[in-house]
Amino acid sequence: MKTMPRLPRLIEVRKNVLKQNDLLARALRERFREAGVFVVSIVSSPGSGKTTLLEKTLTQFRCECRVAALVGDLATDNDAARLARTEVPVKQITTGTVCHLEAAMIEHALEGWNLAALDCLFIENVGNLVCPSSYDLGEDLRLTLMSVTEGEDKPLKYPTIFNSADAAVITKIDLAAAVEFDSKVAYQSIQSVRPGMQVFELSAKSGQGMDEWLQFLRRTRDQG
Ligand SMILES: Nc1nc2c(ncn2[C@@H]2O[C@H](COP(=O)(O)OP(=O)(O)O)[C@@H](O)[C@H]2O)c(=O)[nH]1
Ligand SMILES: [Mg+2]
Repeated sequence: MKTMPRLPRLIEVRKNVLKQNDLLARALRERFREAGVFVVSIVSSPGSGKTTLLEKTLTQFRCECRVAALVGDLATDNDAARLARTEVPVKQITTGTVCHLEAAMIEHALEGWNLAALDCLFIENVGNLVCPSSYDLGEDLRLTLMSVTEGEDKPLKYPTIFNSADAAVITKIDLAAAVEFDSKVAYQSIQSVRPGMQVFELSAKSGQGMDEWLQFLRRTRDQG
């Protein structure tokens, strides 16, 4: 008796899901472009400092342009509450059991928002170094964060999340000495998975490196 090959069917489902996401992401990118909204997404493992960096970034950006944020987590609206303290419009996306944001979730979260009234939109992805890499969200700029406390070899272990980003940000640099962070090794890890990748080092707590980071965002935004 002939048995059905099971693996190809699984691959096909995943392919269709990704294709659907790409189509939605493309439509979102077009909407953002038409409305003149610069969209930045941030991804990293849980706890590497996405929300803290966004709190500081939004506080600065709200003085310069019309800015809003979306934030993804499996559960709770803790991060939205933190970001809302910056007094910019914020929406939490709770994904339940899903380990990444998808274009459809962004589209849904934007319902009721007038994109023409925004200049910049920041998206904090669910904390995860694997799943988010496959899902285009229609953003202009994707950043992958890694904190000094995670170990210098994370880019080697999770190459796709670094490969699918436009720049890398090493966070919590104020803790570098305490954890004997080897900056040279970290840079080598990043460069070996993504040669030429731009890397920023900063601390959202001490403010070190924040000026370069904000200048980079402004430059990229203004390049349109
Ligand atoms: N020392 C230090 N701690 C930080 C820094 N950024 C974030 N943290 C801390 O790291 C923890 C996780 O930060 P959070 O922003 O919630 O990370 P997220 O899960 O990636 O959004 C919190 O206790 C923050 O206070 C930093 O630059 N330096
Ligand atoms: Mg967070």
